[in-house]
Amino acid sequence: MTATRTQVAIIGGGPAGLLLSHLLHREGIDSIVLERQSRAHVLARIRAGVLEAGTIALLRAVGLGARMDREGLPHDGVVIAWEGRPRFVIDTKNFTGKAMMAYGQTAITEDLYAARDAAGGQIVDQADDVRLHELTAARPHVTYRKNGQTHRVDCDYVAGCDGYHGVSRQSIPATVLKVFERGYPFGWLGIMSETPPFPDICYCYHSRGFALASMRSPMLSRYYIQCDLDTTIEQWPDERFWREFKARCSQDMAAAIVTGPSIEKSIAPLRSFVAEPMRYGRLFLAGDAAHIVPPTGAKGLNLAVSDVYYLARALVENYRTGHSRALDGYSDMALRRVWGAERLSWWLTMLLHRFPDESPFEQRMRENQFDYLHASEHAQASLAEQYVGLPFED
Ligand code: RFL
Ligand code: PHB
Repeated sequence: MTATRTQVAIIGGGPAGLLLSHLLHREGIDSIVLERQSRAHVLARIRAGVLEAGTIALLRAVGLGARMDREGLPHDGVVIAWEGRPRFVIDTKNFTGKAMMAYGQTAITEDLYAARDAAGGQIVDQADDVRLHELTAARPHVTYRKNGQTHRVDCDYVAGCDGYHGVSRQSIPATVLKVFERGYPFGWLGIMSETPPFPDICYCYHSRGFALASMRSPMLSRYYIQCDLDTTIEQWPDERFWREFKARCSQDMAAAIVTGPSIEKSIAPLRSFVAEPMRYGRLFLAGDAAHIVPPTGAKGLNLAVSDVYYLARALVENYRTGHSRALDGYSDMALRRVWGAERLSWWLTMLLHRFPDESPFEQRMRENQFDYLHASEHAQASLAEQYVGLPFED
């Protein structure tokens, strides 16, 4: 067995783990990232696309803004479209003075790998059978297997950034964790196509189900439709996807959608999930390892970013001063933001999707909610403030 030592062992090389490693490095704190998949696999995943104002500001502040500002597509708002009614804009710029950016998680992950490589950061990919040991002792350690050999990493802290299916949360005794969960009876079928996007990020409600038009670049579009949980990608050749997508938009919107062959197609179930607390001894959870939101509010990646911002700040304070006040407050502070995003994502999911068993009363409630949002500047201001992202706490 080989043995190494670092200050923070980071489990998971997704956006949360890589950004944490980058933030710590800027403050002179050493870390090792252990990622189960190959780098090619991580970089091939297509996920989030919309960045909150706070995420944009943070990425710029820590030297990760150059490509984002060159290639990302700024948005001053998002559009809501409702079957049979006019589309309208939730104008985040007008209500909050802040804008969002369409910039893919894939690109952010590339930028993070490039920054860590340039700084000589240690990222171990294809790290199998990662295990966390002695998390409540003064010196925890982590073991993993690579190329048939077992390796040991001794550390001061472990950051669990390994997503919903990771090992970190599972290393916390069930008696310690409180889990809050809700499933939804549908998923999202998403495609990427090398076609000019519809100009707006547009959320559509239709009696056939939800649809979303989004984008990555002037020649890369991302579209989603609500789908049944038991459907398969094989059942959705491109031609069927486009027909269904357009059937869920108004005629003028459908006419403006440029279709083309898909270059990626995937199905994701929708889920709300929170595990509390986000700490066990010297293990701190961040990102999807601790919480999942349905993608309707575009919050998942942004929460991963705010978690690691808080966690890095707390670790820096601890290493500088020896105090653990910020580390002790990390879980509560992160969870306040998490629950805000959970509520918004749940609410938008309820508002914009068709539920199989809903009663006529529930449909009327939804229509009325839409009418109120359409008519009330106050309701729009509230949504704008949350969509663009609540500020980080000091
Ligand atoms: P990730 O990205 O899942 O990364 C976790 C990493 O840990 C690795 N791993 C392990 N490594 C070592 N040992 C183990 N035992 C391991 N188990 C797992 C995994 O291989 C992986 O590399 O979590 P992280 O870093 O917390 O980042 C979270 C985001 O990825 C996620 O919240 C977003 O993608 C959610 N999301 C969106 N978020 C937004 O903010 N805006 C959006 O517009 C948005 N759209 C979306 C989304 C997620 C989607 N899907 C597919 C779930 C759209 C979709 C369709
Ligand atoms: C995306 O562009 O992938 C995207 C946009 C908005 C969402 C979710 C995903 O709410």
